[in-house]
Amino acid sequence: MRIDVVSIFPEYLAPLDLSLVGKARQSGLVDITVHDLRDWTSDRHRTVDDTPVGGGAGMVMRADVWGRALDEVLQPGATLVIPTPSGRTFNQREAEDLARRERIVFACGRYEGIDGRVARHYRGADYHVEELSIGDYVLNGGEVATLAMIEAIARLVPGMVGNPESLVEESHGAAGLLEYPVFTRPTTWRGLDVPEILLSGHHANIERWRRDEALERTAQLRPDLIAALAKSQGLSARDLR
Ligand code: 6GU
Repeated sequence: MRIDVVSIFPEYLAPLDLSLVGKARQSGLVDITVHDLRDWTSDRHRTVDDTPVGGGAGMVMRADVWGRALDEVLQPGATLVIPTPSGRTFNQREAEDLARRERIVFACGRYEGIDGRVARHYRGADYHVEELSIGDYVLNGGEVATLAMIEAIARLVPGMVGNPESLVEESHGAAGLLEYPVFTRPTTWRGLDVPEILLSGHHANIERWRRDEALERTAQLRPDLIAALAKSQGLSARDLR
């Protein structure tokens, strides 16, 4: 898999050298290149933005600069991801979908965003263009969102995670539930005991306990997930239990 990131703050993407993603890069499993958008400016001040047409606060990133950058970085068949709080919400399903792409380019906007014609132009030129948000809050730019999305995507690339089973049982996995709580030794810590059933060695009971805990936790913290899961199974939320 090849990933390109275009940003006016390439240093923001430095964490991509660390941890699992850094190792995957070193092993050649994922090839990540970070580009400075200002390399495609043409004036002395390396200007990337201008005032919004129609008025209003803030600045908008110029289509001409982004066009020159993306014409060079986007290869045929690539997916263009534009992180923006006005996009569709990125989730585990999107991560799984993007993990199957051969080439992804992240175009990180700052200020009030990128001129709206950029997404339209590359859609018209037959690229997959995804405008994606990582949640309902506003960041100063797409860089942190890009870090989050690349981490979610890269760990799904075959060969990435040491133990593929750890991909199966996790929050937002196939079950549609949050993960059950986990514990390790010591079995008593500050007067708190690990649930006894986990020490029983009875695997069927442990599995049932974990499913109940996952359901309970999800009902408490994310009732929306319970509703969605029930609907997907043609059940009422109560019948899931
Ligand atoms: Cl993708 N970008 C920005 N600037 N803010 C966000 C976001 C993205 N997702 C949530 N908030």
